[in-house]
Amino acid sequence: MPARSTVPAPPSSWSRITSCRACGEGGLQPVLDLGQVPLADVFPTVEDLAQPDPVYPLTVVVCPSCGLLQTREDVPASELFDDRYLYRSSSSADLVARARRQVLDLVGAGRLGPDATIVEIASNDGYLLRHAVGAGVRAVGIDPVAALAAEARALGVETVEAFFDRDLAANLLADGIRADVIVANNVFAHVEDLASTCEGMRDLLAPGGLIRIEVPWVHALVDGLAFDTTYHEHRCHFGVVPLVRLFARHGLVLTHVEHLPVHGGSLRLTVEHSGAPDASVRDAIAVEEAAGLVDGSGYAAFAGRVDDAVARLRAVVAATVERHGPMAGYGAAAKGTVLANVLGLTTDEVAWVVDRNAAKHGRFVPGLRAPILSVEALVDRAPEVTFLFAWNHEAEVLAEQAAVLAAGGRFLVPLPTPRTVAS
Ligand code: JHZ
Ligand code: ZN
Repeated sequence: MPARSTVPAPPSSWSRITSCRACGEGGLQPVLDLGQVPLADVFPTVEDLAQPDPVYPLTVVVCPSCGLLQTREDVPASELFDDRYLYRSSSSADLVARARRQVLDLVGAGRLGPDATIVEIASNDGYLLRHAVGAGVRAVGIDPVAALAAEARALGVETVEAFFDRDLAANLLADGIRADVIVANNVFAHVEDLASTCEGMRDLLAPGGLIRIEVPWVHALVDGLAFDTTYHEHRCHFGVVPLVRLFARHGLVLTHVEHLPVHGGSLRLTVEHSGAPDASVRDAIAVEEAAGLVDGSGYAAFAGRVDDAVARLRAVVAATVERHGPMAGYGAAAKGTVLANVLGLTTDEVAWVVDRNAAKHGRFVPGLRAPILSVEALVDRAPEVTFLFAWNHEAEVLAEQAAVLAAGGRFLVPLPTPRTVAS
Protein backbone atom coordinates (compact mmCIF):
# COMPACT_ATOMS: atom_id res chain seq x y z
CA MET A 1 0.00 0.00 0.00
CA PRO A 2 1.53 3.38 -0.98
CA ALA A 3 2.37 5.65 1.96
CA ARG A 4 1.68 9.38 2.21
CA SER A 5 4.14 11.28 0.07
CA THR A 6 3.94 15.01 -0.51
CA VAL A 7 6.27 17.77 -1.65
CA PRO A 8 5.78 21.57 -1.69
CA ALA A 9 4.55 22.66 -5.15
CA PRO A 10 7.04 24.87 -7.01
CA PRO A 11 6.51 28.51 -6.00
CA SER A 12 6.12 29.38 -9.69
CA SER A 13 2.90 27.31 -9.89
CA TRP A 14 0.86 29.48 -7.51
CA SER A 15 0.67 33.02 -6.16
CA ARG A 16 -0.99 34.98 -3.36
CA ILE A 17 -3.72 37.52 -3.94
CA THR A 18 -3.17 40.86 -2.23
CA SER A 19 -6.47 42.52 -3.12
CA CYS A 20 -10.10 41.45 -2.97
CA ARG A 21 -11.38 39.42 -5.93
CA ALA A 22 -14.69 41.29 -5.82
CA CYS A 23 -14.00 44.92 -4.88
CA GLY A 24 -10.26 45.21 -5.46
CA GLU A 25 -9.49 46.65 -2.01
CA GLY A 26 -6.40 45.54 -0.06
CA GLY A 27 -5.95 44.77 3.63
CA LEU A 28 -7.27 41.19 3.44
CA GLN A 29 -7.53 39.75 6.95
CA PRO A 30 -6.41 36.19 7.82
CA VAL A 31 -9.23 33.87 8.97
CA LEU A 32 -8.00 30.28 8.69
CA ASP A 33 -4.76 28.43 7.91
CA LEU A 34 -5.17 24.80 6.80
CA GLY A 35 -1.46 24.17 6.20
CA GLN A 36 -0.20 22.44 3.05
CA VAL A 37 -2.89 20.69 0.99
CA PRO A 38 -2.84 19.05 -2.48
CA LEU A 39 -5.17 20.25 -5.25
CA ALA A 40 -8.44 18.72 -4.11
CA ASP A 41 -9.85 17.60 -7.45
CA VAL A 42 -6.68 16.45 -9.25
CA PHE A 43 -6.52 12.69 -8.66
CA PRO A 44 -3.15 11.01 -9.30
CA THR A 45 -2.87 7.95 -11.54
CA VAL A 46 -0.76 4.95 -10.58
CA GLU A 47 2.08 6.39 -12.69
CA ASP A 48 1.85 9.69 -10.79
CA LEU A 49 2.60 7.82 -7.54
CA ALA A 50 6.26 7.62 -8.58
CA GLN A 51 6.47 11.30 -7.61
CA PRO A 52 5.24 12.84 -4.33
CA ASP A 53 1.93 14.72 -4.54
CA PRO A 54 2.48 18.49 -4.75
CA VAL A 55 0.98 20.44 -1.85
CA TYR A 56 0.15 24.14 -1.69
CA PRO A 57 -0.41 26.45 1.27
CA LEU A 58 -4.12 26.95 1.88
CA THR A 59 -5.25 30.00 3.82
CA VAL A 60 -8.55 31.84 3.90
CA VAL A 61 -8.84 35.62 4.23
CA VAL A 62 -11.71 38.10 4.46
CA CYS A 63 -12.02 41.48 2.74
CA PRO A 64 -12.63 44.22 5.30
CA SER A 65 -14.28 46.39 2.63
CA CYS A 66 -16.95 44.15 1.09
CA GLY A 67 -16.91 41.17 3.48
CA LEU A 68 -16.02 38.50 0.91
CA LEU A 69 -14.28 35.40 2.28
CA GLN A 70 -11.68 34.08 -0.16
CA THR A 71 -8.75 31.71 -0.61
CA ARG A 72 -5.48 33.62 -0.59
CA GLU A 73 -3.42 31.15 -2.63
CA ASP A 74 -4.21 31.37 -6.30
CA VAL A 75 -3.66 28.41 -8.62
CA PRO A 76 -4.33 29.13 -12.32
CA ALA A 77 -7.54 27.67 -13.75
CA SER A 78 -5.53 25.81 -16.39
CA GLU A 79 -3.95 23.74 -13.55
CA LEU A 80 -7.28 23.01 -11.90
CA PHE A 81 -9.57 22.23 -14.81
CA ASP A 82 -7.89 20.03 -17.37
CA ASP A 83 -8.56 16.45 -18.34
CA ARG A 84 -7.53 15.32 -14.85
CA TYR A 85 -10.67 17.08 -13.59
CA LEU A 86 -12.98 14.14 -13.04
CA TYR A 87 -15.94 15.69 -11.24
CA ARG A 88 -19.20 14.55 -12.83
CA SER A 89 -22.37 16.29 -11.71
CA SER A 90 -24.37 13.21 -12.76
CA SER A 91 -22.71 11.20 -9.93
CA SER A 92 -25.41 12.49 -7.60
CA ALA A 93 -28.93 11.33 -8.39
CA ASP A 94 -30.26 14.09 -6.08
CA LEU A 95 -28.37 16.74 -8.02
CA VAL A 96 -29.67 15.49 -11.37
CA ALA A 97 -33.24 15.36 -10.02
CA ARG A 98 -32.90 18.93 -8.71
CA ALA A 99 -31.51 20.10 -12.07
CA ARG A 100 -34.43 18.49 -13.88
CA ARG A 101 -36.91 20.19 -11.56
CA GLN A 102 -35.14 23.51 -12.02
CA VAL A 103 -35.49 23.28 -15.82
CA LEU A 104 -39.09 22.07 -15.71
CA ASP A 105 -40.02 24.87 -13.26
CA LEU A 106 -38.55 27.45 -15.67
CA VAL A 107 -40.56 25.89 -18.50
CA GLY A 108 -43.69 25.82 -16.33
CA ALA A 109 -43.22 29.49 -15.38
CA GLY A 110 -43.05 30.46 -19.05
CA ARG A 111 -39.40 31.46 -18.79
CA LEU A 112 -38.35 28.80 -21.31
CA GLY A 113 -40.42 28.03 -24.38
CA PRO A 114 -39.78 26.83 -27.94
CA ASP A 115 -38.22 30.17 -28.93
CA ALA A 116 -36.10 30.60 -25.81
CA THR A 117 -32.44 29.84 -25.17
CA ILE A 118 -30.90 28.61 -21.94
CA VAL A 119 -27.14 28.93 -21.46
CA GLU A 120 -25.33 27.08 -18.70
CA ILE A 121 -21.89 28.11 -17.51
CA ALA A 122 -19.89 25.03 -16.43
CA SER A 123 -22.40 22.68 -17.99
CA ASN A 124 -20.25 19.69 -16.93
CA ASP A 125 -21.54 16.39 -18.35
CA GLY A 126 -24.89 17.82 -19.49
CA TYR A 127 -26.66 16.80 -16.22
CA LEU A 128 -28.94 19.89 -16.43
CA LEU A 129 -29.21 20.95 -20.05
CA ARG A 130 -30.23 17.46 -21.19
CA HIS A 131 -33.57 18.22 -19.54
CA ALA A 132 -33.90 21.47 -21.48
CA VAL A 133 -33.13 19.61 -24.72
CA GLY A 134 -35.75 17.05 -23.70
CA ALA A 135 -38.28 19.87 -23.25
CA GLY A 136 -37.57 21.23 -26.74
CA VAL A 137 -35.67 24.31 -25.55
CA ARG A 138 -32.47 25.48 -27.24
CA ALA A 139 -29.65 24.79 -24.80
CA VAL A 140 -26.04 25.94 -25.02
CA GLY A 141 -23.51 24.57 -22.54
CA ILE A 142 -20.13 26.13 -21.80
CA ASP A 143 -17.37 24.06 -20.21
CA PRO A 144 -13.58 24.16 -20.61
CA VAL A 145 -12.98 20.43 -20.02
CA ALA A 146 -12.90 18.59 -23.36
CA ALA A 147 -13.99 15.23 -21.94
CA LEU A 148 -17.01 16.82 -20.23
CA ALA A 149 -18.01 18.69 -23.39
CA ALA A 150 -17.85 15.40 -25.33
CA GLU A 151 -20.06 13.61 -22.76
CA ALA A 152 -22.62 16.43 -22.88
CA ARG A 153 -22.64 16.44 -26.69
CA ALA A 154 -23.30 12.70 -26.64
CA LEU A 155 -26.52 13.58 -24.77
CA GLY A 156 -27.46 16.06 -27.49
CA VAL A 157 -26.32 19.17 -25.60
CA GLU A 158 -24.63 21.77 -27.82
CA THR A 159 -21.46 22.63 -25.87
CA VAL A 160 -18.85 25.36 -26.30
CA GLU A 161 -15.47 24.22 -24.96
CA ALA A 162 -14.23 27.33 -23.17
CA PHE A 163 -14.03 29.32 -19.94
CA PHE A 164 -16.85 31.86 -19.72
CA ASP A 165 -15.94 35.54 -19.59
CA ARG A 166 -16.77 38.89 -21.16
CA ASP A 167 -15.03 37.97 -24.43
CA LEU A 168 -16.80 34.64 -24.74
CA ALA A 169 -20.15 36.38 -24.18
CA ALA A 170 -19.27 38.78 -27.02
CA ASN A 171 -18.45 35.81 -29.29
CA LEU A 172 -21.74 34.09 -28.45
CA LEU A 173 -23.67 37.29 -29.17
CA ALA A 174 -21.83 37.61 -32.49
CA ASP A 175 -22.99 34.05 -33.26
CA GLY A 176 -26.58 35.09 -32.58
CA ILE A 177 -26.84 33.45 -29.15
CA ARG A 178 -28.61 35.52 -26.47
CA ALA A 179 -29.78 33.91 -23.25
CA ASP A 180 -33.29 34.13 -21.83
CA VAL A 181 -31.99 32.15 -18.87
CA ILE A 182 -28.39 31.76 -17.69
CA VAL A 183 -27.64 29.04 -15.15
CA ALA A 184 -24.34 28.89 -13.25
CA ASN A 185 -24.45 26.17 -10.60
CA ASN A 186 -21.46 25.54 -8.34
CA VAL A 187 -19.05 27.41 -10.57
CA PHE A 188 -19.10 30.96 -9.26
CA ALA A 189 -16.70 30.02 -6.47
CA HIS A 190 -14.19 28.83 -9.10
CA VAL A 191 -14.17 32.06 -11.09
CA GLU A 192 -10.85 33.93 -11.41
CA ASP A 193 -12.19 37.21 -12.75
CA LEU A 194 -15.54 38.01 -11.14
CA ALA A 195 -15.91 41.34 -12.96
CA SER A 196 -15.49 39.74 -16.38
CA THR A 197 -17.88 36.89 -15.53
CA CYS A 198 -20.58 39.22 -14.17
CA GLU A 199 -20.32 41.55 -17.13
CA GLY A 200 -20.33 38.63 -19.57
CA MET A 201 -23.58 37.40 -18.00
CA ARG A 202 -25.05 40.90 -18.04
CA ASP A 203 -24.24 41.27 -21.76
CA LEU A 204 -25.40 37.80 -22.79
CA LEU A 205 -28.73 38.04 -20.95
CA ALA A 206 -31.73 39.07 -23.04
CA PRO A 207 -33.79 42.01 -21.72
CA GLY A 208 -36.17 40.70 -19.05
CA GLY A 209 -34.10 37.51 -18.74
CA LEU A 210 -33.10 35.63 -15.61
CA ILE A 211 -29.76 34.48 -14.17
CA ARG A 212 -29.78 31.61 -11.66
CA ILE A 213 -26.59 31.00 -9.73
CA GLU A 214 -26.06 28.33 -7.06
CA VAL A 215 -23.24 28.80 -4.56
CA PRO A 216 -22.39 27.16 -1.25
CA TRP A 217 -23.34 29.72 1.44
CA VAL A 218 -20.57 31.09 3.64
CA HIS A 219 -22.94 30.98 6.61
CA ALA A 220 -23.22 27.19 6.23
CA LEU A 221 -19.43 26.94 6.00
CA VAL A 222 -18.86 28.85 9.23
CA ASP A 223 -21.89 27.66 11.19
CA GLY A 224 -21.60 24.03 10.05
CA LEU A 225 -17.77 23.89 10.35
CA ALA A 226 -17.53 22.78 6.71
CA PHE A 227 -13.89 23.85 6.55
CA ASP A 228 -13.16 20.96 4.18
CA THR A 229 -15.01 22.90 1.46
CA THR A 230 -12.16 25.41 1.43
CA TYR A 231 -9.70 24.44 -1.29
CA HIS A 232 -7.86 26.13 -4.16
CA GLU A 233 -10.68 25.48 -6.63
CA HIS A 234 -12.98 27.47 -4.32
CA ARG A 235 -11.54 30.94 -4.68
CA CYS A 236 -14.51 32.58 -2.91
CA HIS A 237 -17.05 31.67 -0.25
CA PHE A 238 -20.04 33.87 -0.89
CA GLY A 239 -22.38 35.66 1.42
CA VAL A 240 -25.40 37.65 0.30
CA VAL A 241 -23.93 40.99 1.44
CA PRO A 242 -20.77 40.81 -0.74
CA LEU A 243 -22.88 39.41 -3.61
CA VAL A 244 -25.35 42.31 -3.55
CA ARG A 245 -22.39 44.69 -3.77
CA LEU A 246 -20.65 42.66 -6.49
CA PHE A 247 -23.66 42.50 -8.80
CA ALA A 248 -24.46 46.18 -8.28
CA ARG A 249 -20.93 47.05 -9.40
CA HIS A 250 -21.51 45.26 -12.71
CA GLY A 251 -25.00 46.38 -13.69
CA LEU A 252 -26.96 43.51 -12.15
CA VAL A 253 -29.39 43.16 -9.24
CA LEU A 254 -29.74 40.25 -6.82
CA THR A 255 -33.52 40.09 -6.53
CA HIS A 256 -34.22 36.79 -4.75
CA VAL A 257 -32.48 34.14 -2.67
CA GLU A 258 -33.59 30.57 -2.10
CA HIS A 259 -31.97 28.20 0.41
CA LEU A 260 -30.99 24.70 -0.76
CA PRO A 261 -29.71 21.79 1.33
CA VAL A 262 -26.90 21.11 -1.20
CA HIS A 263 -23.26 20.98 0.01
CA GLY A 264 -24.33 21.52 3.62
CA GLY A 265 -26.24 24.70 2.69
CA SER A 266 -26.31 26.56 -0.61
CA LEU A 267 -27.98 29.64 -2.06
CA ARG A 268 -29.86 29.75 -5.33
CA LEU A 269 -29.62 33.37 -6.46
CA THR A 270 -31.92 35.10 -8.91
CA VAL A 271 -30.08 37.93 -10.65
CA GLU A 272 -31.58 40.32 -13.19
CA HIS A 273 -30.78 43.48 -15.14
CA SER A 274 -33.13 45.52 -12.99
CA GLY A 275 -35.57 45.19 -10.10
CA ALA A 276 -35.21 45.30 -6.34
CA PRO A 277 -34.11 42.77 -3.72
CA ASP A 278 -37.13 41.12 -2.11
CA ALA A 279 -37.67 40.02 1.51
CA SER A 280 -35.68 36.79 0.99
CA VAL A 281 -32.55 38.87 0.32
CA ARG A 282 -33.16 41.05 3.36
CA ASP A 283 -33.76 37.97 5.55
CA ALA A 284 -30.50 36.32 4.43
CA ILE A 285 -28.62 39.57 5.12
CA ALA A 286 -30.12 39.66 8.62
CA VAL A 287 -28.85 36.11 9.26
CA GLU A 288 -25.36 37.08 8.07
CA GLU A 289 -25.37 40.20 10.25
CA ALA A 290 -26.45 38.25 13.32
CA ALA A 291 -23.70 35.67 12.69
CA GLY A 292 -21.03 38.39 12.54
CA LEU A 293 -20.25 37.71 8.89
CA VAL A 294 -20.77 41.32 7.87
CA ASP A 295 -18.69 43.09 10.55
CA GLY A 296 -16.25 40.15 10.53
CA SER A 297 -16.66 39.33 14.25
CA GLY A 298 -18.05 35.88 13.37
CA TYR A 299 -14.73 34.91 11.83
CA ALA A 300 -12.74 35.61 14.98
CA ALA A 301 -13.55 32.29 16.63
CA PHE A 302 -13.68 30.22 13.44
CA ALA A 303 -10.05 29.04 13.34
CA GLY A 304 -10.25 27.91 16.98
CA ARG A 305 -13.49 26.01 16.31
CA VAL A 306 -11.86 24.31 13.32
CA ASP A 307 -8.81 23.35 15.44
CA ASP A 308 -11.15 21.81 18.03
CA ALA A 309 -13.08 19.92 15.33
CA VAL A 310 -9.84 18.56 13.86
CA ALA A 311 -8.57 17.43 17.27
CA ARG A 312 -11.91 15.78 18.07
CA LEU A 313 -12.00 13.99 14.74
CA ARG A 314 -8.41 12.77 15.05
CA ALA A 315 -9.27 11.25 18.42
CA VAL A 316 -12.38 9.55 17.01
CA VAL A 317 -10.41 8.17 14.05
CA ALA A 318 -7.69 6.80 16.34
CA ALA A 319 -10.24 5.14 18.65
CA THR A 320 -12.22 3.71 15.71
CA VAL A 321 -9.16 2.24 14.01
CA GLU A 322 -7.94 0.73 17.27
CA ARG A 323 -11.28 -0.97 17.80
CA HIS A 324 -12.31 -1.89 14.24
CA GLY A 325 -9.14 -1.82 12.14
CA PRO A 326 -8.55 0.34 9.06
CA MET A 327 -11.66 2.05 7.69
CA ALA A 328 -12.91 2.35 4.14
CA GLY A 329 -13.85 5.79 2.83
CA TYR A 330 -17.00 6.78 0.93
CA GLY A 331 -16.67 9.53 -1.69
CA ALA A 332 -13.46 10.63 -3.44
CA ALA A 333 -14.81 14.13 -2.99
CA ALA A 334 -12.76 17.29 -3.31
CA LYS A 335 -13.68 18.01 0.30
CA GLY A 336 -12.43 14.51 1.18
CA THR A 337 -8.97 15.38 -0.14
CA VAL A 338 -8.91 18.40 2.16
CA LEU A 339 -10.19 16.55 5.21
CA ALA A 340 -7.83 13.58 4.72
CA ASN A 341 -4.86 15.91 4.41
CA VAL A 342 -5.76 18.27 7.24
CA LEU A 343 -6.24 15.24 9.51
CA GLY A 344 -2.99 13.74 8.14
CA LEU A 345 -4.75 10.41 7.47
CA THR A 346 -2.72 7.48 6.18
CA THR A 347 -3.84 4.27 4.53
CA ASP A 348 -3.47 2.61 7.95
CA GLU A 349 -6.57 4.59 8.88
CA VAL A 350 -8.48 4.81 5.59
CA ALA A 351 -7.17 2.02 3.38
CA TRP A 352 -9.32 2.58 0.26
CA VAL A 353 -12.15 4.79 -0.88
CA VAL A 354 -15.21 4.06 -3.01
CA ASP A 355 -16.94 6.44 -5.39
CA ARG A 356 -19.84 6.16 -7.80
CA ASN A 357 -17.94 8.11 -10.45
CA ALA A 358 -16.23 5.47 -12.63
CA ALA A 359 -13.81 8.08 -14.00
CA LYS A 360 -12.17 8.21 -10.54
CA HIS A 361 -11.68 4.43 -10.30
CA GLY A 362 -8.03 3.40 -10.51
CA ARG A 363 -6.97 6.84 -9.30
CA PHE A 364 -5.83 7.74 -5.79
CA VAL A 365 -6.90 10.30 -3.18
CA PRO A 366 -4.24 13.05 -3.34
CA GLY A 367 -1.89 13.01 -0.35
CA LEU A 368 -3.63 10.08 1.34
CA ARG A 369 -2.92 7.88 -1.71
CA ALA A 370 -5.76 5.48 -0.93
CA PRO A 371 -6.96 3.72 -4.10
CA ILE A 372 -10.40 4.68 -5.42
CA LEU A 373 -12.65 1.68 -6.09
CA SER A 374 -16.19 1.12 -7.23
CA VAL A 375 -18.97 1.30 -4.64
CA GLU A 376 -19.52 -2.48 -4.83
CA ALA A 377 -16.26 -2.94 -2.87
CA LEU A 378 -18.19 -2.03 0.28
CA VAL A 379 -20.28 -5.18 -0.10
CA ASP A 380 -17.42 -7.39 -1.31
CA ARG A 381 -14.91 -6.33 1.35
CA ALA A 382 -17.36 -5.56 4.18
CA PRO A 383 -15.29 -3.05 6.20
CA GLU A 384 -16.52 -2.59 9.77
CA VAL A 385 -16.51 1.21 9.49
CA THR A 386 -16.63 3.54 6.49
CA PHE A 387 -15.54 7.17 6.80
CA LEU A 388 -18.11 9.30 4.97
CA PHE A 389 -16.01 11.90 3.14
CA ALA A 390 -19.13 12.88 1.14
CA TRP A 391 -20.94 13.87 4.37
CA ASN A 392 -23.06 16.35 2.39
CA HIS A 393 -24.74 13.43 0.61
CA GLU A 394 -25.43 11.46 3.80
CA ALA A 395 -29.10 10.73 3.07
CA GLU A 396 -28.47 9.61 -0.53
CA VAL A 397 -25.45 7.46 0.38
CA LEU A 398 -27.04 5.78 3.39
CA ALA A 399 -30.16 4.97 1.37
CA GLU A 400 -27.95 3.43 -1.33
CA GLN A 401 -25.98 1.51 1.31
CA ALA A 402 -28.95 0.12 3.26
CA ALA A 403 -27.70 -3.45 2.72
CA VAL A 404 -24.25 -2.62 4.11
CA LEU A 405 -25.88 -1.08 7.18
CA ALA A 406 -28.21 -4.04 7.57
CA ALA A 407 -25.19 -6.36 7.46
CA GLY A 408 -23.69 -4.51 10.44
CA GLY A 409 -21.52 -1.94 8.62
CA ARG A 410 -21.16 1.47 10.22
CA PHE A 411 -20.56 4.91 8.75
CA LEU A 412 -18.52 7.60 10.48
CA VAL A 413 -19.96 11.04 9.63
CA PRO A 414 -17.06 13.46 10.32
CA LEU A 415 -18.61 16.94 10.45
CA PRO A 416 -19.75 19.12 12.10
CA THR A 417 -19.47 16.72 15.06
CA PRO A 418 -18.27 13.15 14.48
CA ARG A 419 -21.01 10.55 14.85
CA THR A 420 -21.45 6.94 13.88
CA VAL A 421 -24.47 5.69 11.96
CA ALA A 422 -25.43 2.03 12.34
CA SER A 423 -28.69 0.27 11.66
P1 JHZ B 1 -19.51 16.22 -3.92
C1 JHZ B 1 -17.89 19.30 -5.65
O1 JHZ B 1 -17.07 19.07 -4.54
C2 JHZ B 1 -17.09 19.60 -6.86
P2 JHZ B 1 -16.96 17.61 -3.90
C3 JHZ B 1 -16.70 20.99 -7.04
N1 JHZ B 1 -15.35 21.18 -6.59
C4 JHZ B 1 -17.48 22.00 -6.28
O2 JHZ B 1 -17.32 23.17 -6.51
C5 JHZ B 1 -18.33 21.58 -5.16
O3 JHZ B 1 -18.84 20.29 -5.36
C6 JHZ B 1 -19.40 22.55 -4.81
C7 JHZ B 1 -19.50 10.74 -5.08
N2 JHZ B 1 -20.82 10.21 -4.76
O4 JHZ B 1 -20.51 16.48 -4.95
C8 JHZ B 1 -19.46 11.69 -6.22
C9 JHZ B 1 -20.97 8.85 -4.65
O5 JHZ B 1 -20.02 8.10 -4.84
O6 JHZ B 1 -19.98 16.20 -2.55
C10 JHZ B 1 -18.29 12.60 -5.89
O7 JHZ B 1 -17.09 12.05 -6.42
N3 JHZ B 1 -22.22 8.38 -4.34
C11 JHZ B 1 -16.82 21.23 -8.49
O8 JHZ B 1 -16.20 16.72 -4.81
C12 JHZ B 1 -18.26 12.58 -4.36
O9 JHZ B 1 -19.00 11.44 -3.96
C13 JHZ B 1 -23.28 9.19 -4.10
O10 JHZ B 1 -24.37 8.71 -3.76
O11 JHZ B 1 -16.45 17.75 -2.51
C14 JHZ B 1 -18.98 13.72 -3.72
O12 JHZ B 1 -18.71 14.90 -4.29
C15 JHZ B 1 -23.09 10.60 -4.21
C16 JHZ B 1 -24.23 11.53 -3.96
C17 JHZ B 1 -21.85 11.07 -4.54
O13 JHZ B 1 -18.49 17.29 -3.88
ZN1 ZN C 1 -13.84 43.18 -1.17
